[in-house]
Amino acid sequence: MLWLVLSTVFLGNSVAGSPAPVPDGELVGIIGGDSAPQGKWPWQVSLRVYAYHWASWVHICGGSLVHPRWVLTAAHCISRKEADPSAYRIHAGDVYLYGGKALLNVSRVIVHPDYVSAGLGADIALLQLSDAAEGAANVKPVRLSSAPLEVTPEDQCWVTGWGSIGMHEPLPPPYRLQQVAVRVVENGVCDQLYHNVSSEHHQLGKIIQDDMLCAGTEGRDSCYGDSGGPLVCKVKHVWYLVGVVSWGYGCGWRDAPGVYARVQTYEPWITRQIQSHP
Ligand code: 4AZ
Repeated sequence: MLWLVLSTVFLGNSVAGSPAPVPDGELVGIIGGDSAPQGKWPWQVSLRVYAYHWASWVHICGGSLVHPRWVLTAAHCISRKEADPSAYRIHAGDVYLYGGKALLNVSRVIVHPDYVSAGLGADIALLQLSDAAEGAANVKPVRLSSAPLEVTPEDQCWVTGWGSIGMHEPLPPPYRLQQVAVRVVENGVCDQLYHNVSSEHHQLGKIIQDDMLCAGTEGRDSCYGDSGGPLVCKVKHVWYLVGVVSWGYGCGWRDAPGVYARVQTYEPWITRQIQSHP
């Protein structure tokens, strides 16, 4: 959630040129991740806002194409419920953040009506694109599961993003998309961990709500700037969007998995929004 400040400071001054190639498999972040191959995560997008100081559109959050004209991101990435769509741009189809790709315009912003803050849940928002993003190379929506998708700790799940690679370490140039495999942590276990780790351990109610999902272990996690981006799991050979990067206690700590909005919970709402705004 600190990312707007960080991105303005660290990312805004990048030049749109030809980025230096980073060898595949080089060990740098998300936290504990490595560089994503071009085209492996074709639904990953970057959400941009204009920074006057840098006179450029800077990355503030990740997002996922869930339809050729719709991006799912985190509500906390959108500054106001009645946000002006013209304040945002979407970058799609390139693992390099500032590789010079044309940005897509946003025509509608829909923040989930129940959203108050990331810690309370419903941390999702939809952005409608002015023009379909489909057709371009390395651009393809991810599937949402409409039937209950039972993700177990054995399933292969990955989180991707251009966020920090350490608690105080932004992703360095050439800003290549990072990927890391993470394990889903069961809600009850995660809630217990958060009661132990946080200053709210006397809190009686749930910290990890039913519409949240936890994933990650020590040294493998999402971090600042990954917010809004995808947690996908491969179930029976198909990739499904399972979580939206939402919050967490620090990044990559042993007893504090990353917390995600549980996409399954909101699939009916997402589908309804897409159908009612053709
Ligand atoms: C954030 O504030 C944030 N370690 C994103 C992900 C995580 C923590 C915080 C998970 O953007």
